[in-house]
Amino acid sequence: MAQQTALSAPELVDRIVAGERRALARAISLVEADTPTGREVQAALYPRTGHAQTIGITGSAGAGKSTLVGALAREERKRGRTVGIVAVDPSSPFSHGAILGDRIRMQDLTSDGGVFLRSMASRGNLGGLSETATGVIDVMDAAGFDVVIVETVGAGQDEVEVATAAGTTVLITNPGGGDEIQSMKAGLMEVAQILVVNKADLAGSDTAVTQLKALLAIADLGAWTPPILKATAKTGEGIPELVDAIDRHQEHLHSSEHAEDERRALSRKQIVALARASLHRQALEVAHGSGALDDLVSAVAARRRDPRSAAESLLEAVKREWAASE
Ligand SMILES: Nc1nc2c(ncn2[C@@H]2O[C@H](COP(=O)(O)OP(=O)(O)OP(=O)(O)O)[C@@H](O)[C@H]2O)c(=O)[nH]1
Ligand SMILES: [Mg+2]
Repeated sequence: MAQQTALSAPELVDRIVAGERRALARAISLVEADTPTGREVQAALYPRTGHAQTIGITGSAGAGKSTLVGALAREERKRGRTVGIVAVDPSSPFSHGAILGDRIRMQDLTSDGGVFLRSMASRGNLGGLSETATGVIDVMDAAGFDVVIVETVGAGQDEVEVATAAGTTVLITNPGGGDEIQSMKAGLMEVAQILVVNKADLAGSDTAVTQLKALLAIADLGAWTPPILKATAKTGEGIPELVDAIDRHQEHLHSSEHAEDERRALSRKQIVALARASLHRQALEVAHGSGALDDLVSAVAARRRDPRSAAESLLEAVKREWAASE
């Protein structure tokens, strides 16, 4: 494609702020590809963020997250709010089908001008997932959506970090997922501000609620106690109550006596997560680019070296790279 129509960062920013969807889509692609223009747009738009309710929806594969996001978006629309959706796909062999399935599930939404849906692959992009997804959420926030929802599978560190970059994180579980709930990392419980047992039309939802309550009782909670809700995303049952709970948590974030602390805690989490993601990516780039990692792997596998000092060597190589690029 010819580049003659490429817009500069300030032009993109103006158009996004004016509500132009094509400019928004373009900017999101640039942020995803982690281009210099993408970074410039992100930085320029950041002061305009903070108006949207940002909501992270996480939970294991097949928990009904996409169905619930669709139901949530419909309820938000009923309440007169515009909605931006970011679906982070785990790039499984089924991912293509999943994205397609999501599109079909959300078809009525994609024809609604008040909804903007974007799917992202969690692997294979140049930037790390946390880096790009957080940027995409911010761009949608600055574009003026009232609500920005991000769906991720709470599988890896990256995915959890993306979900928790949102103001309100909702953790989705299912009845009969007893083993899963039992083995659920306390950490995952503690990052969620709302717990939902979805597929409440199936048997065992009360047991799941009881198990979650028991886990909450031993969790290290702050000023907010996560409500535990039941929902049937497929029919929309329980969704208005979920939106009410999200609103209550957002109110807590913004107007409680803890608002400043909450904002600082969220900002701290985002900065640390982004720095970690960036370091991780750079370390891997240097390791793969120089072949240094293969040498270290051989040494450690043969027990000629210990992994800890090998990791230090890898970091030394990253530092040398930084020094050389200065
Ligand atoms: N019985 C029942 N099934 C549901 C409900 N919500 C979703 N499902 C079904 O659960 C399956 C998975 O739903 P998805 O919405 O794709 O789940 P997901 O968590 O987004 O899945 P991944 O993105 O692949 O991890 C689909 O067959 C849905 O129809 C519900 O409330 N009740
Ligand atoms: Mg999904």
